[in-house]
Amino acid sequence: MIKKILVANRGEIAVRVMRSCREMGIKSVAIFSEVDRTAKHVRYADEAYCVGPASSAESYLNIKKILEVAVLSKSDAIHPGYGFLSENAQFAEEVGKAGIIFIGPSIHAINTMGDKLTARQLMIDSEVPVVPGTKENIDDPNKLKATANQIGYPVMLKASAGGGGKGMRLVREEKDLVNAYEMAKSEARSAFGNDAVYIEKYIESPHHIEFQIMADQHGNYVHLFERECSVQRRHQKVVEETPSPLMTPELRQKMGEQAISAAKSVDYVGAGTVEFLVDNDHNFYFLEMNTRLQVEHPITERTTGVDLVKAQINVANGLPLEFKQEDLRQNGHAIECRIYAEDHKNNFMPCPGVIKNITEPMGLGMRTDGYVYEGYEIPFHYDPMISKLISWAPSREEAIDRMKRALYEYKITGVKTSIPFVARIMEADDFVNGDYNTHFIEKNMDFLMTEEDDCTDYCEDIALFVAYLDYTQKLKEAADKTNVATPNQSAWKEYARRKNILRL
Ligand code: MV4
Repeated sequence: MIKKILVANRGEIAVRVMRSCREMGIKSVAIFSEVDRTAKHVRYADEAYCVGPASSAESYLNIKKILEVAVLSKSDAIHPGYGFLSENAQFAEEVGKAGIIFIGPSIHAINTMGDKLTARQLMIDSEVPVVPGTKENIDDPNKLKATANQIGYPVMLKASAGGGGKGMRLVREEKDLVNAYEMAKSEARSAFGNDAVYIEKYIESPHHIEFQIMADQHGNYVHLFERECSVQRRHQKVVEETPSPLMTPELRQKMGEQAISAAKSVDYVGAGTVEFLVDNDHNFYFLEMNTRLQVEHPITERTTGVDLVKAQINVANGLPLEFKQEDLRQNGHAIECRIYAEDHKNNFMPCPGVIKNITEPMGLGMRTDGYVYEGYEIPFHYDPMISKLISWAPSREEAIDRMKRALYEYKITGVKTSIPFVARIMEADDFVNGDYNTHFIEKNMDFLMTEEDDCTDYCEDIALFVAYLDYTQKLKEAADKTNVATPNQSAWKEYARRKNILRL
């Protein structure tokens, strides 16, 4: 049985994984780079080791050094989190060779799903629906036009080694085809060292809906329902929710079955996510499979009651899943907002820096997964995501209200954050109505950029100020022993309202 886990990651996900370790009585080992000595995951872990300089390539991606630490610390297993080495088959292989358990699927599953064309071919053979298009790498430019005509415009060129939006080209007319093909190919060659490109029919205005799956080493497979992830900006998810407003019980049943077929086709073990594009007519198509725990996993945890990290560790220990498909229910509604240290008014520029003050939302139905604290300096070397807020309520409407309340409570000074931007998303009609697809952010950009000044940042300070004035006034009254009418708290609020610094 696993007694000690090295968490090969940083930030909120490293802390998230260690939390489950602590609950399970498993020791956690942190690794850190030279700029992360004071990071939360280092402070939270039972042991911590420096693995190199700030640059990811020399620290969080340094396979040799991480394995040295794993051996030195006598760790039984390594949890890779998301990003970094989480979908690196070579890492999984070397971890195994060192006699350490890799908490994730097999090397075969990582490799197969990591190559989009191989994954697509396997899905076609497994009768999982894929977007209409080619099964083969297009290496003959002469066949290109005929293939595109056969599929019908618009088409999409995709790099097999790509994924997550990298190496894609939309082509609406034949005159742009050859140029786009050459560009996609050369881009893929320089970015991935693999220039295989295939063509798909372009799906207009799709939803991005993914299914969480979980499998053990004994051939048991379940899905833990869907997550709606269409609120994205440049392939970066911003808001996720479950259930999806688009979903029906029939569609959920069909997509869940196909997600499990996809997982079975690679003998998947552990936690994985099958991504689909869904059009407005409820046609759905396999897009890719992520062979890791995902950023947005907490909304699934909140609605199903399953601790996915705990389940991953149990599966790695060889235990059977504690739940069958028929035991799983979606209870209520959960929404996640990702909070980034960035300035959305300056082209979403990352804003690393020192956190001066932070007040995190709390209360009924809220979860905050984060890692920053007052005085902590967010390094510029890594992803600028600082936390995730997860609201839960019995209904979607209440979950939105609760998220708005949490965003009102959330106060961070020292760095600019995306709190006002996501607060605006919660107010956008298309979001409130559940009437949105992958074009939501671009479609609503003007609305999202013009936040209303609702005094969120300073109304508590005004209340404090007013209370203080009231107090000094009382002191003065006592000293004067006079009964002259003096401004009281509500009069000061009235004054502030007239001056337009308080609108409550
Ligand atoms: C598509 C598509 C439309 N048609 N494929 C973007 C991420 C990558 N995994 C695949 N992506 C897309 N593939 C076809 N045939 C539209 C997208 C897409 C998208 C997908 C999911 C979430 C957001 C997106 C934003 C733009 C484009």
